[in-house]
Amino acid sequence: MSTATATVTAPNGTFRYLQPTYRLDDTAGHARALEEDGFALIPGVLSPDEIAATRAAIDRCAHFGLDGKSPTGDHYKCVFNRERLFLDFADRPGVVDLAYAIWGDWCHIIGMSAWRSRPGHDGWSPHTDRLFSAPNLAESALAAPDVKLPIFICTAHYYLSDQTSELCPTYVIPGSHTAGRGPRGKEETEWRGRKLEPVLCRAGDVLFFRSEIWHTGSKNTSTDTRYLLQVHYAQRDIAQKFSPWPFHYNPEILAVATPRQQRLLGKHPEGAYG
Ligand SMILES: O=C(O)CCC(=O)C(=O)O
Repeated sequence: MSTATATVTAPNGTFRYLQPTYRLDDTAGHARALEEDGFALIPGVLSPDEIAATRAAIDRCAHFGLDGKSPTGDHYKCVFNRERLFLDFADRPGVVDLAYAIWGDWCHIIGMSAWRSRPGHDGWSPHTDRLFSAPNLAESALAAPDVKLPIFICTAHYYLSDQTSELCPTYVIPGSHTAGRGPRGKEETEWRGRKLEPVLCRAGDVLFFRSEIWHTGSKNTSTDTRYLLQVHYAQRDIAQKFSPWPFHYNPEILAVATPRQQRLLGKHPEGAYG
C-alpha cells in the first residue's frame, strides 16, 4: 500500500518525499500508480554496498558505439552487455515484477543506460520518451476515467546518488501521461495546472515511469557527480534498441544469463512473425 508522503532523513539533512512512495513488494500499488500518476517511486531498493558497486562499474565503462561524452557528462548504452552486475538489473526482484505485472512474460528490455553527470551538467529538456496515443484522440477522451491506454514502454531509474534539488533530480508532472502529447518546448513546464516537480529521493530508490509521462533531467548545481542507471522495459512487440548496429551479444554475458534474463534480452519462444 502507498505510504502517501513520507519524511526521511538524508545524510545532509531532512527531506520529504514529494511524491507518493510504495513498498518494493507492493506490485499492485506500483501498477495502480502507473495508471493514475504515470510513475511509481519505490524507496530502498538497493543497499549501500550495491550502490557503491554499481557506481564503480559505471566508472569502469569505456566509451564506444553511440555512447555520449561531454565535458560534464558520460552516457553508456547497453551496459547489460558489459558486466554481469549490470545484467542482473534486468530482473531485479520487485522491479521486474512490475514489468511482469504489466505484460506477463511478453516483455523484454529494450535498453539499459548508465549516466554520470558532473557539476555543471544541464539535463533540462522536458519531453516524453515515446507517445502511443491514437492520432486525433482528444485529451479529454484520453483523460476519461474509463479510458486506459495500454502501457508499452517504461523505464526504471535506479538512483545511485541522493537526489537533492542541486544534484540534477528527475522532474515529472503527475498524470501527464494522459495528455496525448508531449511538452511543446523547454518552456512548457506545466500541464493542467500541475508544474514539473522534482523527484527528491535517496540513493538506492527507484522511479519506474511510463514513456508518455512528461519528465526531464535538470541541472547539477552541486559539487558532486550524479550516478544513474536506467533499465528500459517494453512489451515484447516493441523493438529492442541495442547498439551499435550490428549488435553482438557478449558471449560471456550470454553464458551467465539465466533463462529469464535471456528472455529479457530477447530470446523469446517462437510466435507470430518469428
Ligand atoms: O536524468 C534524468 O533524470 C532524466 C533522464 C531522461 O529524461 C531520459 O533519459 O529520457
